[in-house]
Amino acid sequence: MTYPYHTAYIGMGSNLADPIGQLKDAIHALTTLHGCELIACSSLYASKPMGPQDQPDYVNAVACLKTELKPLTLLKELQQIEQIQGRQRNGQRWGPRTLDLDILLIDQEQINTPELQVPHYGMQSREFVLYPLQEIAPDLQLPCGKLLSELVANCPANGLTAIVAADQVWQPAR
Ligand code: ROI
Repeated sequence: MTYPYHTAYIGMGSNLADPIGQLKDAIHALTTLHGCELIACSSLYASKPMGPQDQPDYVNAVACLKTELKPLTLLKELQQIEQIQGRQRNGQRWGPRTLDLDILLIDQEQINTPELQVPHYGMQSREFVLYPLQEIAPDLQLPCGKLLSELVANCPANGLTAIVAADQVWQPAR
C-alpha cells in the first residue's frame, strides 16, 4: 500500500440466493482488490427488512478497507463485485437483492455527486449499518461531528442478531 491511502467503510447486505454465502464471497473478493487491504470485518448479522416487509430477512455486515483508490474507482470495483456475484433486483423500490456493497465513509470526506454520496445518506438511522460498524470502529466520529456511539444509542436494534462471528468470516494475516 503506497501512501497516501484512505480508510473506507463498506456496508454489505443480501437477502437472496444464500445471503451468508453472498457476504462471505464478497468479503473474499474485497481481499483480492488491487490497491486495497482489508483491515477489519464485523460479524454477520440477521436484520429485518427495511422497506417492504414481504421479503426475506437480510444478512448485513461492515468491512474496513485501507485503499489507495480514488472514491469513484473504489465504487466501480465494488459494483463489479456485485455484478460478478450475479446481482439481480426485482425492480421494486427497496425490494430484495443478492448483494449490495455501499461505501459508507471514506476518511472524513464529504462527497456529493450524482454517482456517489459519502457519508452514505441512510447510514445514521440504520441499525444494520450502525451496530456492525460499531463492532469494528467503536470510537468513530462522522464528518458531521456526530459520534457513532451516540447514533447507536439512539437507534433501536430492531431484532438485529449476530449470526456468524467475525472470526468465522475473516481473520487478519499475522
Ligand atoms: N434492509 C435491511 N435490513 N438490510 C439491508 O441491507 C437493506 N438494504 C436495502 C433496503 C431495501 C433499503 N432494505 C434493507 O437496500
